[in-house]
Amino acid sequence: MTELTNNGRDCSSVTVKFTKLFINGQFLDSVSGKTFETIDPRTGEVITRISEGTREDIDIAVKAARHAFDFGPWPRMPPSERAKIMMKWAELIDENVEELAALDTIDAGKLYHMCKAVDIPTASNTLRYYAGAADKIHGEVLKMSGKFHAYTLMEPIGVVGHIIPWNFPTTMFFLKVSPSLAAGCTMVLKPAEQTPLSALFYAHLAKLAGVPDGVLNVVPGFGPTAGAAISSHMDIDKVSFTGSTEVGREIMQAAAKSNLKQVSLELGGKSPLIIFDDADIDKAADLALLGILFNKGEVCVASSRVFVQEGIYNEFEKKLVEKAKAWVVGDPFDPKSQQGPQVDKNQFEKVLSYIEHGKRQGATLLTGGKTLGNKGYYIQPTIFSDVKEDMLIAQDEIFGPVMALKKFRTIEEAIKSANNTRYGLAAGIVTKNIDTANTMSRSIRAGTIWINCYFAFGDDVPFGGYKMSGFGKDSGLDALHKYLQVKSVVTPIYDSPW
Ligand code: TXE
Repeated sequence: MTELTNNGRDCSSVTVKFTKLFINGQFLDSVSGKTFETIDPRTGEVITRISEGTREDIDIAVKAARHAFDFGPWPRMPPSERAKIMMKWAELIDENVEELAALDTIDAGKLYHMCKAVDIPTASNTLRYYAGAADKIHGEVLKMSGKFHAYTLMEPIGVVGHIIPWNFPTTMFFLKVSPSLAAGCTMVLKPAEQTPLSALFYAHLAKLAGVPDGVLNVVPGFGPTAGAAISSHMDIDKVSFTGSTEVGREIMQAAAKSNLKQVSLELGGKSPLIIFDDADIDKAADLALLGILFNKGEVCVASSRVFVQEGIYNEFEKKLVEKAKAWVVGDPFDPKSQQGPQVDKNQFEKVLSYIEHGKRQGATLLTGGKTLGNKGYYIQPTIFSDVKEDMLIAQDEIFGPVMALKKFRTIEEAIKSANNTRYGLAAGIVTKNIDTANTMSRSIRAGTIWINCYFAFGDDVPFGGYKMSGFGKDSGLDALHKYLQVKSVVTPIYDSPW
């Protein structure tokens, strides 16, 4: 059975330097003077207290962002200059990789070695990708009918509100901030209340890199107060959100009721991984396990529903369970750990309650299902078989290390099952047959299809949902266009024969 390792570093080995709101280039106390605790999920203990932004603080931050947009240099400077500053910021991030990785580890329970090798370097590369795009934003010349000359300008949308979650504090920050900066926008970002630490450090590095005051404002706080103040603000032009489907709905409503600001939403998922008879069983079992256990299952694209064709089902199930039992859960600073604690008590209890639902509704618990250790929020890798498609564990986003396994016979059955969800974020297909892969990838209603791989993200590959997983892309040039608007300019040409 998986064991809880516990020989990692102590949380005290990283000192938290930034705990206040970052507004107009300065670290400030909140107007109310209130603070909130941020908790270490390894122990459930308080790491530090953070200034709590509320509506008043969001107002001040929006004023700073509005002033920086209307009068400041950022939207007006040559895009290559914006790019230089973004490149400098990326360099500073790389120089501070260990400290930043440690902050995300103590705040979110993420694996330190993954943060250091993947999350932080990937984020600085995201900045570089969009820095490279900043001076390639252009409109079109149009041959308008009649004696007119027309062209389009691509202009920054204005002041953007970003609301991000806690599962990838660094990745989410840069998926939102990088394209909007390249576009010439100014912004107010609210990190999740569970994970404000790295966002404030990034704000500090942005200032050092030369991002002008007011361009990037970071206001930690809670959803119903600071978050709602962003989505309902009359002077924010666009809100970009990643989080739960329920809150996504509230954000759209608030946007509609206030100034009709543009909205993009990256929401939950219940992504299927479909494994066909011709798959390499060992590799497929590794992929399925990674698909659900990576980042302790706190991943919007986690492959939480695994469908396996009947010819290999029994052998696959056996291998999968063996591998799950050998999976190492433990202190996220320990390089041997493959899985750290769930982010907080709420998520921990939510996951455990779904495990109870699964048992009660008659699914077979193949392995896991219990907590680990006597402190912190650790949960065993958990696999259910005999899962019926109407069970809660097959329909709801659990957001934890819990897999629903199911056998299928035909490709038609696999397509039907894969699409039997209100979500449509991603899907994986494992097969050597190109016709099967093509049929599946065209038949599944999801924003990303991975064939013989999973979690294959790239800065240049658009990422976003179908159905109730939201709309609007993060990543790729599609994300840059989310923060731009098209202006048409028309002028008469009196003497032209054309
Ligand atoms: O999400 P919330 P929670 C899913 C996942 C998880 C569930 C609940 O299933 O178990 O959502 O997580 C801010 N107005 N995802 O409660 O509440 C909040 O402060 C404006 C999937 O943490 O949606 C935080 O910054 N903002 C997901 C952000 O929204 C509000 C990642 C996300 O929190 C708000 C996270 C409001 N009324 C959770 N209420 C993914 N797609 O990756 C909250 N917020």
